Order: sequence, then C-alpha cells, then structure tokens
Amino acid sequence: MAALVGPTTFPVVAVGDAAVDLTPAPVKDFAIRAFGENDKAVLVGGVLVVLAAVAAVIGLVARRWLWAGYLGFALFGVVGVVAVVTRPDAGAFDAVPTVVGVAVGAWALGWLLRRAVVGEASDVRGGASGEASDGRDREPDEAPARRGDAPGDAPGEASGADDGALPQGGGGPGPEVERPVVMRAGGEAPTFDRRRLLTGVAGGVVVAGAGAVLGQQLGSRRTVDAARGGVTLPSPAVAAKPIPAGADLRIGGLSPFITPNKDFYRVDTALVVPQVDPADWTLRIHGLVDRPVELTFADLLKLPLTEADVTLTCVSNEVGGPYAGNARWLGARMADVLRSAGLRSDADMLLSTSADGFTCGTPLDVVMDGRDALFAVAMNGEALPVDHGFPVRQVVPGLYGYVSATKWVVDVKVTRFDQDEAYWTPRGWSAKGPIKTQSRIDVPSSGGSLKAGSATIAGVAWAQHTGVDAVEVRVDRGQWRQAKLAEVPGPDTWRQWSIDWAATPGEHTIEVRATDAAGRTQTEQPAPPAPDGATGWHSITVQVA
Ligand SMILES: Nc1nc2c(c(=O)[nH]1)N[C@H]1C(S)=C(S)[C@@H](COP(=O)(O)O)O[C@H]1N2
Ligand SMILES: [Mo]
Repeated sequence: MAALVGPTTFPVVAVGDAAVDLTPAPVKDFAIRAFGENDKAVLVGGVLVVLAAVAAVIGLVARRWLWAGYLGFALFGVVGVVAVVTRPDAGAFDAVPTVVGVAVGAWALGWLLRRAVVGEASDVRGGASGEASDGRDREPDEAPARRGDAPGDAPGEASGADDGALPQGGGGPGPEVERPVVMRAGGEAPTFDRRRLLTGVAGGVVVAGAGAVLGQQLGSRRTVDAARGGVTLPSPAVAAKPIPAGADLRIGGLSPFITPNKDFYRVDTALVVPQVDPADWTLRIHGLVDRPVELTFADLLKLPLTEADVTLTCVSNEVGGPYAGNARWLGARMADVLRSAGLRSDADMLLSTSADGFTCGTPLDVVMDGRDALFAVAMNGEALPVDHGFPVRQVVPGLYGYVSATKWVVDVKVTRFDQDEAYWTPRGWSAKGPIKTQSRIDVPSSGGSLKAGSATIAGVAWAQHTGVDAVEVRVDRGQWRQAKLAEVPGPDTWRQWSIDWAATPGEHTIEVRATDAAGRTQTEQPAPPAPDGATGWHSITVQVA
C-alpha cells in the first residue's frame, strides 16, 4: 500500500514481524499469556537485545580485522533486507531504511575505531593527567557491569534492552581492551582508549535515538493523528437503542457497562500500529461479486450509518481473562456494502485484509443475517482510536475478533472457506470462531481478601447475539444461587450481574456459570483458548477475615 508509510520498512519491526509470523502457535500463545499486552514490547526488546549482542561481536571482531566488521554489517543488512521485503505489505523501496541504516552503521564502526585508537602522546585527552600513554588505564576493568543481559537471551528478558546496546559496544571483559587494534606507521604503538570508544558509542546512540524520535514525529503518525482529529462523524441513520438505566450496577471494581476507549483491550499482530491516512484509505470489495466496489472514506461516511453496542471478545481470552470490552460502534452495515457489489451464491466467506497484511476469515451468512455487522468508523462517540483500527474496522457481534474484527481494514475478498485461509488458520486456530458463552467474576478480586459480613459478588457474562438469560454463583461448591442480572439493550453486549453473600471467616472458592437465551449453560469442562475459545467456569479464591 503506497498510501501508508509502512512501519515495517524499519528493520527492527520487520524482523520482529517476521518473528511473530514464524513463531509456532504454542509459543505465541505462551507469549500472549505471559506478557499479555506487553508481548510486543518484549519482542521488540528481544530483537534489540539480539541486535546489540551481534553489534558487540562485530565490534570486537572489527578491532582485529576491520574488513570482518564490515562483512558482519553486510550479513546483518541482508537479514534485515530479507525480513523487510518479505513482509506482506512491502515493496523493494522499503529496503531503503535498512540499507541506509547498515551503511551508517558501517561508517560509524570505522569512525568509532578511529576515534578510539589513540596514537600520539599529545592526544586530545590532555587535562591534568597529561601522560597519555597510560590513558587507557583510566577506566580500570570495571567492565560494563550493569546487568547481564546475556546475548542470545532473546525475547524473555527485554527489560534491560535499552541499556543493552551501550555497554556491550564497549567490548567484553577487561584484558582485550588493552590491545591495540589498528597499526599506524611510525611513532608509538597506538593504544586503544575505551573512554573514547564508549563516549563515541554513547554519542551515536543519542544521535540515532534522536533521529528515530524525530522520524516518528515527522512521519505518518502526526498526519494521521491530525486527520483523526479532523473527522466529523455523521449522525447515525439508525441510532442504538438507549442504554437502560439499569445496565450499569455501579459496583466498585465491576467492569463498567461501556468500556472507555483508553481501557479497551488491544490484541493484534502489529508491532507498530499501522498509520492509515483516511485521505488515502480505500476499501475494495471484490472476488465472488458481480460488480467490484471501491469506497473512499468520504464515500463510507455518506452511507446511512448504524450505531450499535457490541461486546468484542478475543479467542485467546482465558476463562476469567481480560480480553473483552464493550463499546458503542458507529459504521456502515457490511451487508449493505456487500449487497451493492452483488454477492454470488457460491460465496461463503469474507477474507478481509488490514493495511499491514493481517487477514481474517468471516462466515458470510453471519454477516448477512441482519445483525449489526459493521464497517465501523467510531468507537464510543469518537473516531476509532488508531490502536483500534482507524479509520475503519469490522465489528461482527457473536464472532471472536480473529475471525471478524479486522482493524485498519482495506480489502474484502468475497470467497469460499475451501479456497482461502486467513492468518490464524494455519497457525492452529479454528477457521470459524463463534463466541462461547462466558461469565467472569470481577469482585471480589481473585486472591483478594475481604471482611466477614455482607459482601457483593459481581461480574459480567456474555453470549453475544444470543444473550445471557441467567447467571448462577456458588460458594465452596454449595448450592447454585441465581444472581441478579442488570438490564441490557440487546443480545450483543455483555451483561452485568451481582449477588449478595454473607461472607464468613476463612478461605472460600467462588464459581460462576451463565446460561444463554437458548437455554445452554456453560460447560464445566475446561478447555484452553486454542483452537476455538476457552471453556470452563471462572473460579476464584478469597480470604475472609
Ligand atoms: N489488522 C488486525 N486486525 C485485528 C487483529 C490483528 O491482529 N490485526 N486482531 C484481531 C483480534 S484477534 C481481536 S481479539 C480484535 C481485538 O480488537 P481490539 O484490539 O480493538 O480490542 O482485533 C482483531 N482485528
Ligand atoms: Mo483475538
């Protein structure tokens, strides 16, 4: 997509993205579970740690054989270029930042070595301690003893990633630092000055960091933020049902009925969020249709828009997990747009693609059955936040996000499940992902403690597009008791529930289960998120004193 300044043209991101795509599903699951929404920071950190380690090795080698250092950079560059140009949204042009980066790196290597090698007694270090020949001993071998981000300790320990680059460039443990590297004609044997090397590296890191920050500022982010601020949302042709006053029980610690945008969970494969300028955005509908359609953002805003309250949930959510959120969406009905293209009768799947190449496969019959499946432009009264898909994303009540909720959507191919496959399908997740009924205890918090006496147990339950009809709670495997249900505007949102409890001192286990409007009660049988969503009852333990 030429319309985008692709973040994946940056090699760190491209290598990270490639790592995301190549990671086996179980490892990815582990990462999502272990690091949650920080998994991206961990991954980028891991790539940087590996980079720093490789750079350190190149630096050490280059002190002996400068040509080997340059060769190292070249190999490095090849890895970066391959990672960048094999990204789904890449063109040959995208290799430029990597090539420039490697060239600058190679130049910096030469410069640093020249800077660090001190030949003459009269060198610039001067000052009180004039005798230069021992200048190198000024910093004894307190080798960069900061923290031991061991090279090769990939993603796991990224916390020190930022500092990693700095000390490592200074070379390894002491003795080696004393050894002259580059011979000069005549005069004294040159010496290797660690301080000059380190200050050079530090200067380089500062310049590079400032450059990166500046690049971000100048880049697309600013344009897109401005464009987002400039969006005027049309009023809906079909307004959402008013939210009943009793939809929010207003209990401390209980998830509010509407999740504020800033608190809404985020799950996607994007290491750097795609910055899509609505002025350049188009949505192409093609494939098994009579008349392919291409819509601009302005076109989309001119369509009659529908407003709907819909709870999104992620298939990766563990029982009791946080990957669920409820928002008011505004968007064009997917069914209207698709119908205008003329659907062929043999189609059964929509393969949607995001600006960064993620794909998603959605059952066509679900989108066409009259529910509020939207090409959404707004979330809780504002243009979609960039993290949540600006300028346009899909929202389909009743389907997990990975098979329905494409953010930054730019392309919809009308196709067949037996002909196309979406991103997660070959990675161990089911091709179809209807949401499984779930209930969650928000208060008291799991593992928490409370005072004996009258207490409130409360949470949310969801069975999107069917609706929640009952929630039951039991303590210490006693009798199931019916919880009080909050009101809901329809079947597509989660439903708050609460129940009073006379808490007695000691440790207690609280369990919850929901029954949907079709009379199906959640199964007790635990299942992990993969391949099509976790099952089982949410259970917590609390201490009452
Ligand atoms: N472009 C893109 N859209 C995506 C994804 C993604 O990885 N890339 N992930 C999906 C998944 S798995 C979920 S659960 C929802 C989450 O939407 P949110 O981040 O707005 O909560 O987005 C969906 N849309
Ligand atoms: Mo998801």
